[in-house]
Amino acid sequence: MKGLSWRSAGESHGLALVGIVEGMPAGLKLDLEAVDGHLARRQGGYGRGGRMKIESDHMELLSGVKGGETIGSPLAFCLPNRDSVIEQLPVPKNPRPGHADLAGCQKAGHRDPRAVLERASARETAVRVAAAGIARQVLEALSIEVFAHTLSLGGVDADPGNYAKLTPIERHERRAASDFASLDPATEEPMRAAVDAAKEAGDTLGGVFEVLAEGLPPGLGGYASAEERLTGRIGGALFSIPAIKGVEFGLGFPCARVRGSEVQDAILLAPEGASETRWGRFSRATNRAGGLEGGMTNGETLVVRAAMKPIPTLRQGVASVDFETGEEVLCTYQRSDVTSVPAAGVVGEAMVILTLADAVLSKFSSDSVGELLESVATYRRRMAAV
Ligand code: EPS
Repeated sequence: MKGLSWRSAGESHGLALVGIVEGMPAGLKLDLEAVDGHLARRQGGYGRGGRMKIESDHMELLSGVKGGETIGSPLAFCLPNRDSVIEQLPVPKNPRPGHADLAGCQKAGHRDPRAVLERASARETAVRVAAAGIARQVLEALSIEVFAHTLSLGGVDADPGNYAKLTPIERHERRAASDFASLDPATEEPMRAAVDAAKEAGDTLGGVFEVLAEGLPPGLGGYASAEERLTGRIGGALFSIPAIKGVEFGLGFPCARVRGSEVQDAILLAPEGASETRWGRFSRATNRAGGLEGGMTNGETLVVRAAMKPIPTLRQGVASVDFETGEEVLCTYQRSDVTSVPAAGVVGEAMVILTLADAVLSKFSSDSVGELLESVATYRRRMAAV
């Protein structure tokens, strides 16, 4: 089977979260510490709730590796839950609006929202980050870098003027130094104040993150059939993250308000360059399309943003109805995050990685890493003649 696929299982307070990644080429030396590093990023960010103080997510790899290298078979792993108290937790009597609780109970015919919320919980996204921590290493072998950062949180916006000129290394340092995964240091205190004020009020905050992917060859994805279109696949992947309510590429929604002449990216002949590092003879004057045209990568940086709604669990209470008595009540509150936008950026990065790795491994021969590198090098050489 070509391409890369992944699966997850597990409940938020069950024994463990479990993942399987299929399609990784053989012969890739895996850096497992790096995977745990991304899991730690997902747990971080100012405004996270009590659960993240209990957990310290660590991937236990169960299969697919020998001598530290992938062997071409499925990689299975688990992330044990420290807070594995599913059998001791109380059954909430009412469904929480904004979550899967009500429709999930109606769909399956039960009156125990825990039967739904345990799986619908955003805790499942830890598996995606672990799976992407593995898949990312294939992209890195091809010098493709995927990087997410927070653009906006609780109405506080980062100013691109404050980070547009950063080098890739500076960008990593800035993000790591921020409690919000923001590249603009000027947002740090206003974002903190916004989170503190929301916490005080028993309320929550949403925001927007951006994912960039650099070094992509042109022609990933396809235009010939609906399901090949990478725009839809990346959009769908981001919309599969709980609480994501909007996705935009490049110029995004504002492109609907301007003329066609303002959304194109003129094709230019690139200055003569080393054909080992360039993809083809062309370059673009701008990148308003965000790196995708006709459902395919066009060789420019992929730029995609996702809007996250504020987490719907509110300490101040939200109106619901008791399943047994039919009384109008306030939802049972246990604990939750004030915001998890910085964590959602890590998950968004993971979903883009999983989708791009699938596109790369679908396009190129990839039984082994060596075969993949050769196949990509041939593609690069051929492209120089187009
Ligand atoms: C999460 C774990 C959960 C929540 C959060 C994300 O832990 P608990 O339910 O034990 O407090 O902190 O879940 C949600 C936002 C949600 O909608 O369920 C995690 O690991 O990210």
